[in-house]
Amino acid sequence: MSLACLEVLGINALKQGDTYYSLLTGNTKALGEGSSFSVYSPIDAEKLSSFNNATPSQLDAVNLELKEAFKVLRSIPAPRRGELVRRIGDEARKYKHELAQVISLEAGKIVPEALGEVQEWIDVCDFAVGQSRMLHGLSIVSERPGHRMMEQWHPLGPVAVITAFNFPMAVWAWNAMLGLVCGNPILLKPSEKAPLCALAMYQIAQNVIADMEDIPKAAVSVMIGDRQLGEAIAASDTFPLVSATGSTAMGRAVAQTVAGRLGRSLLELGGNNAMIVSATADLELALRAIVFSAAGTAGQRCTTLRRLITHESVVDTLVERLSKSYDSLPIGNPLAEGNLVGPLIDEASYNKMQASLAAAQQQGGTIVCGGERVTEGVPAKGYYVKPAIVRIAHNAPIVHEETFAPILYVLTYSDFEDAINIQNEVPQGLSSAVFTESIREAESFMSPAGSDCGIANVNIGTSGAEIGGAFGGEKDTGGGRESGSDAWRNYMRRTTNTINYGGELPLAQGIVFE
Ligand code: UN1
Repeated sequence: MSLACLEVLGINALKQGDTYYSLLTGNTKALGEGSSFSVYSPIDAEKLSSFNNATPSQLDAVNLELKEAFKVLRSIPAPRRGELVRRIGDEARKYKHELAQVISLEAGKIVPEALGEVQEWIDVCDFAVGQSRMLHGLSIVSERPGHRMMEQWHPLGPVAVITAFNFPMAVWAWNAMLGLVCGNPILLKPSEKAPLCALAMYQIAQNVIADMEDIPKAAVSVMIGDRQLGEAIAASDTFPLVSATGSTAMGRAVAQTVAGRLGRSLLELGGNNAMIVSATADLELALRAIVFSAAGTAGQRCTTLRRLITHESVVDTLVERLSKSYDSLPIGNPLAEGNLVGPLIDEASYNKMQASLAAAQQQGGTIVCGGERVTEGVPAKGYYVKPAIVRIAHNAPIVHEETFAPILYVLTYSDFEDAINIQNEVPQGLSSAVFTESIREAESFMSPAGSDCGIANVNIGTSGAEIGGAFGGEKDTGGGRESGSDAWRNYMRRTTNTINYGGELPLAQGIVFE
């Protein structure tokens, strides 16, 4: 396995001996002062890197740097901050293949999907550059003579971004590119499974900052550490906003700590995404969407399709065709051309998948195909699995859990209203889809009485959202919205200004106080 991408991106300079830095602020580079850990590629279990955990006490010095950086950044005109992000996007374009390679090495993504993830970063740069000239508020009429009112949006402060292994670049980029144009320094705490991706992004940004003297270097900072560091970040009032992506359990812990100091959290947590396939659906289209959404990324997207709510009249045909497609899915080394399903992230993930399949069977489910480990034609030590299809009742407890692996539960319905109830009956609320040719079904699915998810699609799958829309979901998914639409407002504080240009001092609500 070639690690040449690390050399090209300049990541190899970010270490002392064999140990990479865990604390990088543009001004300061330091090893972590905590326990050491190594990262192994999910592709073949080859060792990729060693780090020491950065500790909560190391956070104090970083916080000071971030606060200083904020003082500078907040007064730089937003379009100039847009220029920073525009150049970061150009740099990401230039190194797109190397960046994708790092994603594949650490997260095990097939090359086309890794390239797609870097493209999300590039796309959100373009979006954020435009936004940097549109950070506008309202002009509001006043009830008082000689007065006017307006809203302004100001930079918020240092923003902490805690990310997961499965989208190590895109999720940071959604937060960081918008956060930067909004005038905030960004501290990333990446997943300990994908720290080299964080170093790559840091290096790309610092290459740009080196040519922009007015931009404080700590605007793009990284700390690599374990749960304790995450807890310290959540507890630190340096961060008016903590954006966290990952499991519901992690998000709940972060949110409680942040709420305890009345900070804000922006959460994008677990999904248990469903697609309703109606009797009228174009099965050809549905089939392609299902395979990408359910088996793509080896089932390791927040938006992965996990529940297929199928009309009873089409379920047998659909399952038969689906299992045929699954049979011919090329599974193997994600770096090799043609493979569509790479490895699971690690052994623990494989074990969880097996436990979920066993639970599904105990709860009355039948495995139609898949679930077993693939050992032939794949690198020996990776955890490659055949994506599984399981027929099971919609209310089996396991169906209501998110297992971060390629298991597709096939459920049935007869009445469309029931299908919507089944879609909504799980704790999570991220992404959903319906395949139908009926305008009534499509519109009911998107109506207030329809899907309760943050994303509700018609005739496309649950995964692979574009950056232009707000991304996130309800209930156990955490309620946050990142990336497009008006998500930029998360990274700013709103002030309401009332200005008196008259010579009197009338009070609001007609109060006379004299
Ligand atoms: C995630 O899995 O955390 O919609 C993000 C998608 C991608 C982002 C997924 N654009 O599948």
